[in-house]
Amino acid sequence: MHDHRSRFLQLALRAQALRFGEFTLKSGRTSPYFFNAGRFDSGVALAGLAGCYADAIEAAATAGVIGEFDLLFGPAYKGIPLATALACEYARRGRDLPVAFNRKEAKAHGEGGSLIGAPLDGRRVLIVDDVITAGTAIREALGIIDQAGGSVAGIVIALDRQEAVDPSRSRRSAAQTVAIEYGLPVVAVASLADLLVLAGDSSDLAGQHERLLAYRAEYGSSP
Ligand code: OMP
Repeated sequence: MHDHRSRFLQLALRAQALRFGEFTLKSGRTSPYFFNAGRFDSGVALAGLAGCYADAIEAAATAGVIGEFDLLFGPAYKGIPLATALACEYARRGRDLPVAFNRKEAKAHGEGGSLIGAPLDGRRVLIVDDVITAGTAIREALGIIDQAGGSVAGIVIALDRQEAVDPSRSRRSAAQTVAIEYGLPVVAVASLADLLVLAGDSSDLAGQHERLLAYRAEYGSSP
């Protein structure tokens, strides 16, 4: 496993951003685990997470998976602190990247509009978000960026749950569908497959491993 993958999973477990139990997803599925990026709720935790995103992007760039980008976009709400923390991490590494995000509700007074931060027009945008399950949140962000005149260079997320949208018809995941439909690279810091490796190797998570395997057998996407 790449260092940033295991580092991210360890950070997520420590921050209790990654939890095991019984959780109802946006899709209605009952999942034995849940990733809540909102639990990265301190400067140190966010800085650690941003370092994992930056390393995942660097590995993807080295592998030729992701091309050039010149703006970070965080979809409201969970993507906002993620894109911001990542911009700070890039600054720490010597690159000053513009950052922007959207509001959920358009504002009619003051500066108006639904976009905040650097202008998207003519920029190659990297979307920074938490998790893709069915891809609804990402599709919304793609529409917003297109409308603002930006072009999307790729999508980076913390966790790819690797779930088939409709397992009775196809084992393709939402991330794979978005990648194919829009011709975009989707880079995940870690995935369910990585979590399974970690759970399989850790005596603390031994009980979770079987439940994760059963969940993957029912809803998992093809690799
Ligand atoms: P999609 O819009 O279906 O891709 O799902 C992404 C959203 O699912 C996230 O923005 C969360 O609201 C939620 N979610 C998590 O945050 N963590 C998970 O582990 C699973 C989900 C989910 O409901 O599928």
